[in-house]
Amino acid sequence: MNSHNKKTEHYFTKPGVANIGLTKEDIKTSFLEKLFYSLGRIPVVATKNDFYTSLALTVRDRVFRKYVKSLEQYAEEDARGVAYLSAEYLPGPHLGNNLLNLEIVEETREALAEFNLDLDELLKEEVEPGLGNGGLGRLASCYMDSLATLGIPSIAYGIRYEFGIFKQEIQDGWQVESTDKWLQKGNTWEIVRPEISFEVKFGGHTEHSRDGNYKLHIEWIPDSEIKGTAYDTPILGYQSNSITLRLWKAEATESFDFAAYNLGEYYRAVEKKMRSENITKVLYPNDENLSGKELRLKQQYFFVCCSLQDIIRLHLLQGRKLETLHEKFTIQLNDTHPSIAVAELMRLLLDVHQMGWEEAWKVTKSTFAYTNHTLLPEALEKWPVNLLRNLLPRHLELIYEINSRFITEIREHDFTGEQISRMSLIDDRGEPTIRMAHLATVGSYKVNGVSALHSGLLKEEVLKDFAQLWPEKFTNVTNGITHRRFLAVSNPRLAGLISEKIGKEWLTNLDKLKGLESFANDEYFRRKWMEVKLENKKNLAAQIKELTGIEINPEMLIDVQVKRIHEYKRQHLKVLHILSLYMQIKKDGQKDIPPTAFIFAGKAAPGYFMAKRIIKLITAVGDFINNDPEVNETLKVIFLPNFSVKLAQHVYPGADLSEQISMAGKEASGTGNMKFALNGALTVGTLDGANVEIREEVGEENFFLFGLTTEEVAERKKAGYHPYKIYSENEKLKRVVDFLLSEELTKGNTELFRSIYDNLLNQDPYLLLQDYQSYVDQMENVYEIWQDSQKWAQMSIINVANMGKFSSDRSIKDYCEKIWKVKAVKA
Ligand code: NBX
Repeated sequence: MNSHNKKTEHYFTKPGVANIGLTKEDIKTSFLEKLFYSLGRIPVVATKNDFYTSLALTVRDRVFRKYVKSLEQYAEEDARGVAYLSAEYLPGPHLGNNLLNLEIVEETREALAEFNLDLDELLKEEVEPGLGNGGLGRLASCYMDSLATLGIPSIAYGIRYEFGIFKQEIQDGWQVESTDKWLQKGNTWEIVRPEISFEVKFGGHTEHSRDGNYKLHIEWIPDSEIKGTAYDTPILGYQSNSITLRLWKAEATESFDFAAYNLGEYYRAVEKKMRSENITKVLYPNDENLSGKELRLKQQYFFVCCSLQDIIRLHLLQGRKLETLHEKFTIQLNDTHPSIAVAELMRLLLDVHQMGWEEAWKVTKSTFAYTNHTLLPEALEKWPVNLLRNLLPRHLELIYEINSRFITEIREHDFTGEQISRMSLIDDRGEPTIRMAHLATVGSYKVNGVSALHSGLLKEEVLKDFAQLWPEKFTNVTNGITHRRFLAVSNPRLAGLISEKIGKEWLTNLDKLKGLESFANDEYFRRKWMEVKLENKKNLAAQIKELTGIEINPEMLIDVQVKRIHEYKRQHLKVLHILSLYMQIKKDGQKDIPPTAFIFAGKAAPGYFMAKRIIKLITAVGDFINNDPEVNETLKVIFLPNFSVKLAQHVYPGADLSEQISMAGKEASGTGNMKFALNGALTVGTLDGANVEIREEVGEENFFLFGLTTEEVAERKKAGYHPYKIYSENEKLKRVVDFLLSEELTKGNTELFRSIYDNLLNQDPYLLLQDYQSYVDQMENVYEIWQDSQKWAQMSIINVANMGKFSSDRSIKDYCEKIWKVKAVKA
């Protein structure tokens, strides 16, 4: 900003009256007022972050004006609403999204330009809340966007982690983690609600007694207590409505004992305070795997306990009876992370509100619905009975009681003894544990998976006995993504081209994209389409250069795999393919491979040995290939550090090819697959998760399929799988796998990738070698079509035109109809 600007000085001396209009002039006025009165800064000394904050505050006022209007409306209509319970959220940066939803992007851009400021530069300043690991947390945030846009009365509850998902750096090719201090510069988007706070108890024991009428009273005498305070972030939908994201922060209840002159006492008091505040310190960085840590269970119970007390408060505030809780609220459990809620609601109804068991159980069962996000056995939550006994003694009693009544109920059906013990909430085959998925299933009125394939497998495998008992309880809701953030906000060029052709209605009805299909044969339009893609690729190339120092030619095929690093997702299968291309150039003298940049990004759980090795493998292959002048014009391999929503928004628009190559039956849905396709990338993938439905929608001729199906995987494993045989019978595969131990790749440290090599040859649990040839063959097909850019453009347009189904608006409407029975309130 130019401090000699006359306008600035004018405003400085005559700030004018605050208003919350949406014109360029209104925005200019507010922006300066925020800078002066909220930050106490003058332009000449203001930092970029000060300007960002002034703009964020300016936008926040406008968001709040819409927000309070929405809240009023929901309260007035007293409609049935949804409470969404999730231990994770990944909202991404708020500013750009709020500008879109207020429809003031251009006004804001122009307002800032008059102060010589660039909107895009300020947008970069925002630090995003990384309060989730990956797909599950991002899905929750996509759903918040759609709930708000559709005007569904709802509130989302979670944990305000002080440190979110760790920051990933790459040092010497390895992942190195550091703390994510996202709150360091403050958080403009939240407001603390000190008056909304609840006590949460832990530990101790229970006391059972009978009163004069022989009525049983159970009291939980805890040994510690902490307080949860609400921090609210309004989530603005497109154009009109909003909802609340309410995150709980743990605080000590113990007041300082100032009278204590004894130093030892004082420190003990402070220590206790610090310990209790630890509960919401940090997000556990494991996805699809368990930490089994006591603190994690404390986090889960903490946020569930605060949320349920808040829901009950809201219900009673309207003058209603607790017996009707399930009529006014439905509570969605985002995986089993909040599933202790089943026992907690029973406790609140029975012990605190004196309801009888039958009634309380009826209310509980009719209130909850449960979404399962994984079939991986290592990811299914089980908590040791002993841990529960120490931490939540009353809940353990309740779970035993729920279980004993449940077993009595199923004994009346035709279940075998084996089935009954399989269905029990308690697994007592080794150290006794509670099966949280069973608790969630028994305590809910609906259970859903996240894609057609996954929901089917859930009924046939993990929860098969329950599906036999209660077939009507099980349903599918295929995941979706918010096309507003992942197309309108992050890919303005493509969004603009689309709107030029078919208008802007797609913003609220993604099915309208179908209107693009007829232009897939229009040569001129195809060219325009590819021009937009090229511009986006230039942007991505600049981003890559900034983050890694590596230059890529934007004309290259940009082939991308971004997601958490996990063996089942098979990033190392992509690596084997890259090495096969390398061999073709080096050893077979093949010259006609189209130049390709292979982009990877994603975090590995810090304790996941193989995943961390896979990152090292990718960076080692990158080092090796990018520095070999004989191949580096054709191949580039890049690992982008610290994948986040913000980075993702740069990546999807610039991708040509989307890698969705998990072993069939393992990826519950995937949502990256949808984000890529919506941005015009073509998919190479297996019949896994939502890939199946994407392929159905876009047509099999517009999707690059390879690999075994789920059934074939099962058959293959049953028949006895011998990866070594495949290896020894496929000359080209063999030389690729052997290369993992080569001096060249490992720079003499030939044992570096031994674990990956051994794993592939001996077990290969995710069938990389089995699917290898089919993948390599399909990639040849990809290359052939890539060379025909008109054909590629046509397929890309058809892909985008058929993405309507994958809007999270559709998913939320499905939840409303199939599960929640909730209706929109329109502002
Ligand atoms: O949920 C993911 C699935 O792997 C994806 O296929 C799916 O698309 C997505 C949304 O439905 N699961 C996932 O992200 N899990 C976690 O992040 C997770 C986090 C903590 C934890 C277990 C799993 N303890």
